[in-house]
Amino acid sequence: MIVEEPIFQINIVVLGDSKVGKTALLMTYCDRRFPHDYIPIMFDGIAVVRTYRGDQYHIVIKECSGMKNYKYLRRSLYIGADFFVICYSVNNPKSLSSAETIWAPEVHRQNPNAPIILVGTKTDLRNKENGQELVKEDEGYDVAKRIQSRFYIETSSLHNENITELFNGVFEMFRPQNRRRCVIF
Ligand SMILES: Nc1nc2c(ncn2[C@@H]2O[C@H](COP(=O)(O)OP(=O)(O)OP(=O)(O)O)[C@@H](O)[C@H]2O)c(=O)[nH]1
Ligand SMILES: [Mg+2]
Repeated sequence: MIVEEPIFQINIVVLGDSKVGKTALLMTYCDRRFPHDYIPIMFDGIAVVRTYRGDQYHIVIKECSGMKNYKYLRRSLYIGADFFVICYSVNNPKSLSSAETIWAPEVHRQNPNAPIILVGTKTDLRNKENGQELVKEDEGYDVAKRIQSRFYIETSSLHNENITELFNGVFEMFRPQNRRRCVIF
């Protein structure tokens, strides 16, 4: 029997404030289902294999609770991470501020060379008029530039929008010829 080995192994850590939609992002991408119920978790991880441009990627994605007091427990996650995905939700301006003041500095301190990707989640809520203050795309983009995010992308797990594109962006950056490039697009 011939077993096809995955070619690339990528470790991704997903961070961000509580309830910004980290678990939903992971489940939508890995299990192809959106979790409507909120289940707070401390740590979780999932491994999947995906093909991109003919190459196989074995990705391990770990999520860490958005509760900031687990700082010391989080450290163990940071070692060995290839990419950090920092999420904020577009209906929660404070979560964007946390991306810049809490999550990105923590990553830069613990793992200075690992690339960060800023992700705005729950874009479907922009279409609902419920009086919530919403983050505009260019506000997210400005923070992305300031925290040296490799790119900026906005997603809706509920509508499965830009989820595949997010991870394809990671695969693209992981390709050997692109690893040293630092591009915001
Ligand atoms: N409308 C909308 N709701 C979402 C979306 N993604 C997540 N949610 C909801 O937001 C809530 C929180 O989502 P989670 O994915 O559990 O959030 P989390 O960041 O993992 O939270 P913690 O594990 O506590 O840090 C849940 O009720 C989800 O159903 C989205 O794209 N659109
Ligand atoms: Mg979660």
